[in-house]
Amino acid sequence: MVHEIFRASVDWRAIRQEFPILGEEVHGQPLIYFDNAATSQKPRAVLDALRDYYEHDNANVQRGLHELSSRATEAYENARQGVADYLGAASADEIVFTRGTTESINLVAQAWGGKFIGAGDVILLTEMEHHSNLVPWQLLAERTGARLRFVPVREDGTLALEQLPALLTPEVKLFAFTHVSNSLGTINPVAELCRQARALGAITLVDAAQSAGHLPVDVQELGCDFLAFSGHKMCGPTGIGVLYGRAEILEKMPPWHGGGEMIVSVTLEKSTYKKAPHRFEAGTPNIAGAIGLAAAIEYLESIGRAAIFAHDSELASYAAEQLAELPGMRVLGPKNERGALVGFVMKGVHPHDLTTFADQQGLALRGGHHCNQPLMRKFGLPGTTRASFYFYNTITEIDRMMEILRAAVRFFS
Ligand code: 7TS
Repeated sequence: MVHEIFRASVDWRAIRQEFPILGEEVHGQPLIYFDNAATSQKPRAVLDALRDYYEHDNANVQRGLHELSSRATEAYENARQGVADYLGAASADEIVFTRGTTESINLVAQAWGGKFIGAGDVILLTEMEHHSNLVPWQLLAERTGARLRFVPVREDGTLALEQLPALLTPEVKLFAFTHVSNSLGTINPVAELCRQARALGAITLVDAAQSAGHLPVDVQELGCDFLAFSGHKMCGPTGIGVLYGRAEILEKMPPWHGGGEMIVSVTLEKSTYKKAPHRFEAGTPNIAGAIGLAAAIEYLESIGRAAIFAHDSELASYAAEQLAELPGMRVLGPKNERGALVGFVMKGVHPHDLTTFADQQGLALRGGHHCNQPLMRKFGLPGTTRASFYFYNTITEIDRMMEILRAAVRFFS
């Protein structure tokens, strides 16, 4: 079953060749990069798009009436359209460029939350949120007197959805949750959660940091109001991300950052603002980043997100099965469907020590709390070690990881 992926029509071996960094050696060993949930590697198509932009079109957008500025503006706005198409958004006006998931969520918490959240309102989250989908809501709650409420996580890493009717009450103004958990690999039933929230009139925000580059994500099919993701986790550059917001909601939101690009007119006393999305993009944006993200999207689409998902979940299930066979190993997350990662704990070995041991063999894992401190506390763990995959990873690399981890079992015992 695992090897089915190699019979699929995609030439995964050729795809791997398109990532120059995968030829690196680390401590004299060929690099095995299993830290994709933190950030992905970049294909030549993206590196070339960045270089091409700076070599041929670089200028500021929406300001100068000269040829290069027109080209840069066109490329930047085409990138916005590319993102809209990728997400199945109704219009490019629903796409705000940000620095990444974290900034997208902070934008909603400040601009939307500042206007629409008040004392006594409830913001519903889950216990599996990354700190970036928790701390901005804590700050908003402190400012407004709103309360936070959490959907619990079960022992198997899934959400305790039977508790949703008691939690999703009319005081809930916003339900924000992750699509795929970055520690557990859980894939949440986004469409169903959005449907239930909408039935009560609550706004939904989906943290798609771990899903946008891994599985088909269509905002209209999901029925969400906001969706946030980062370019760097899906083959794009760092420093660029997206906030999708439904047009009628974005239009009602005040600006959050003030400055150039976002205004219509300014007097010394007062300003008027552009429509969304430009109202939310003060200052010179990350033009090259947006262009790089558009190139990444084109690249991912040329492979197909369904194929990427099939490939990555095969790797993750194979890894989870292999890991479970090691003595003293606890594997976190759901047994069945999981995203492209697996978190685990080796008895008696701190995740940092295990990760350092792996690094000496050229294997990049991640050890720690993964910005999920409340979740780690819930599971009674200081942290986990995590292997996270992408479509350029192989079964052979997982077999090598297992050899290294078997050596670690011997070393630490
Ligand atoms: N939400 C989730 C679910 C994430 O996994 C991350 C980053 C973020 C939000 C924040 O994304 P950023 O691009 O704004 O930083 N997750 C991880 C991780 O698991 N290891 O390093 C970063």
